[in-house]
Amino acid sequence: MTEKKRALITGITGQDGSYLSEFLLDKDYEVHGIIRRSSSFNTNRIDHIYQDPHNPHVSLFLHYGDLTDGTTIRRILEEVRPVEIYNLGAQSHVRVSFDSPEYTVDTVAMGALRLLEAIRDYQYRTGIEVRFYQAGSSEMFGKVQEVPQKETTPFYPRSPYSCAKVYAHWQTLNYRESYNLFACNGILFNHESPRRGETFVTRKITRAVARIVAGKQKKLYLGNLDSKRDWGYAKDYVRAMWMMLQQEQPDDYVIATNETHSIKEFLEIAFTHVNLNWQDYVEFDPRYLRPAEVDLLIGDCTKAKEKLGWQPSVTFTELVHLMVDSDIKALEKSNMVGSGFD
Ligand code: NAP
Ligand code: F7E
Repeated sequence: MTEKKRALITGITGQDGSYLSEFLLDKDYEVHGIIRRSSSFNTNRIDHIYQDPHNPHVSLFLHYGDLTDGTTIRRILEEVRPVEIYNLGAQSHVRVSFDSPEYTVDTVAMGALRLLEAIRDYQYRTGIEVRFYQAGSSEMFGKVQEVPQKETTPFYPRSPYSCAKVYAHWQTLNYRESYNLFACNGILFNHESPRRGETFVTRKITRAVARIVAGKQKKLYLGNLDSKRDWGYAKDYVRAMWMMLQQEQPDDYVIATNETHSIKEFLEIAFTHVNLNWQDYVEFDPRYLRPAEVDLLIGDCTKAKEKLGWQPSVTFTELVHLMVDSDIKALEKSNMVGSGFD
């Protein structure tokens, strides 16, 4: 019997980590994920694919670790011996990165470097190739220097988060060129789903719509409604990550839908879907403004289409509808309680 391919995922408990795990398990991979110790359960996005480790045919394994802890990362790499590593772990909230810049940079920038260093040593010592995916972000384009943005568009990051992602991007490229690592940067534009964190604007809106319909919420407080984003569906985007690591040569790719929409347009579609008018519910709260904003993002994913054969499968309107429908269903199933931290 041939051995299963082994993949290691940082950030397996996040939106993308959970979809990527499902995708790789479907492809018959053995999937290993790094999870953080938490005082409350943080595995709800992967509970449905969790397997009892006592089962001899188990193919999903979880390891305690943290991107700020290089020793543990090295130990996990030695134990797991993966052929592919997907670095999805991050303090990924742009607004929060202004409040916690050092921690964000430690996780996002230094975390990527710790992984690259561990892979470099492991590969040098064992001669085994480890393919590396770095979760780059359209936030790196920040104050955009070109419309639409593609792989060659200069970066102009506007937050601690995106400065850290730019560092991780260049280190990934640097390790590829210096040590011949098979290391790829995905430059992914915003991608959403019913599993999106509740404090990102899309999910905050769709969750509020569900709660308003159910009579559990009266108002929705938001910040800047004029910024524009290129929003896609997370399931489509994790497929692109895997495709990058299956190519003959490592490279960097923009993954996007080539469309841009404002927060107002998102609100319009989400509220109209349940026959409500968003202007009756949305209030401005300056708390949600950022010290520096990214006004417009729109990606050009021609390279990914031509070289990977990748393309998105869900339209903007379908995405908004599927998120609203999912939150309505989830609320019907359980009594959702607002956390207050949004
Ligand atoms: P997410 O839902 O916020 O998930 C982040 C993951 O990272 C979670 O599993 C989290 O663990 C983990 N994590 C946080 N700090 C960590 C640390 N110090 N050590 C180890 N793990 C840590 O993010 P996502 O939306 O799935 O995004 C995945 C990756 O793509 C991130 O790197 C993000 O920056 C990047 N990205 C996202 C988008 C997007 O639109 N979604 C676009 C471009 C790039 P807990 O569950 O314990 O918090
Ligand atoms: O904000 C505006 C906010 O937090 C989108 C992360 O996954 O995608 C994400 O970063 C826009 C911004 O996502 C609220 O000012 C208004 O203009 O949903 P967001 P983001 O900052 O684009 C990129 C690609 C990543 O890499 C990141 O990891 O919405 N906005 N009012 C608001 N945003 C939030 N969160 N909350 C509000 O109340």
